Amino acid sequence: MINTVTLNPAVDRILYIPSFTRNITNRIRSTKDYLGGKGTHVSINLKLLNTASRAFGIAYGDTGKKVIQFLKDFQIDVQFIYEDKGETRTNYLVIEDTNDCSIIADRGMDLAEGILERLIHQMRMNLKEEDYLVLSGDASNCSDPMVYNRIMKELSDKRLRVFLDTSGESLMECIRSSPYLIKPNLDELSYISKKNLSGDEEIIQALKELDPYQVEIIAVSLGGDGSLVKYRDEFYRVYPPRVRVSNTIGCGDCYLAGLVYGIHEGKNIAETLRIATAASAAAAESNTSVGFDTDRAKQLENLVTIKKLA
Ligand code: TA6
Repeated sequence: MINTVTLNPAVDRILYIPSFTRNITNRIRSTKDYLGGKGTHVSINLKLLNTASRAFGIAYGDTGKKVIQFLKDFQIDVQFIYEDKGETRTNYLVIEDTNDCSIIADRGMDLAEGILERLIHQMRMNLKEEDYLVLSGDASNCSDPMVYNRIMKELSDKRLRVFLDTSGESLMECIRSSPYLIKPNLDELSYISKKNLSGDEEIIQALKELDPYQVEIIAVSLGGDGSLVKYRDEFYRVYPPRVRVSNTIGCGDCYLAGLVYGIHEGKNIAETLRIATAASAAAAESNTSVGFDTDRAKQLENLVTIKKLA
């Protein structure tokens, strides 16, 4: 079973505006609420790929109820810790007619120690040996900045296949526990490599230097320029198809869900990268923050270019 964890979920309130200008009154044309948070998005995207997952997380108050309902509406097995008191955060996503998109992310509820312990206990009760575990999204609401590493360590006896989307010190610490896959962007890879990386050659060299951590797959996301992926001792450069970008929010979550899906289905790495990249490109054409058009993603798969590097 594939399990996602969202320690700091959100409702995404999208504000559609003609264009944003500082220091004046900007009039909203329309707003819409969607499910927010990264682990939750991976669960939704897996469902769109006809793959079941179990969503763990922590939700508070009426906004937390909305998050849980969004997931249930997609028939996802919701294993959230819920607290009446408090309020799950609302993130504000400003999408302009220019297709510029900006996120104003709230901090979210500070996670009390007891709550985190309850969540980890609930995961321990439900996860089976060698299950997949997706750890993705902000965790700055936890007093322990290494909370992802703590989860990995506390569940290490289950020999889980961990897919990790985090950054900074958390990523630096977590790779010591050899997750199966990490998905840093170029800045995040530069941070853990302690170098200001640019160009495929420097990226490849930096990836080789991470070999001691035995991470099976390192997918370096390069935004609209695709990705450079290390799979065991192989390197792939992936170029996405050109699409009409509406907004790029949620593309990374689609890419991660596509990787989890391909690996879970036993597809080879090239096929997995093709599916993940097409899902992400389809998401870029969507004017929401979650999900993608599955027919469009299928159509785009053949337009993804994958080069195996020496
Ligand atoms: O990737 C899209 C998204 O999950 C949005 O839904 C928005 O809620 C934001 O990213 C949350 O990211 P964070 O890193 O704050 O968990």
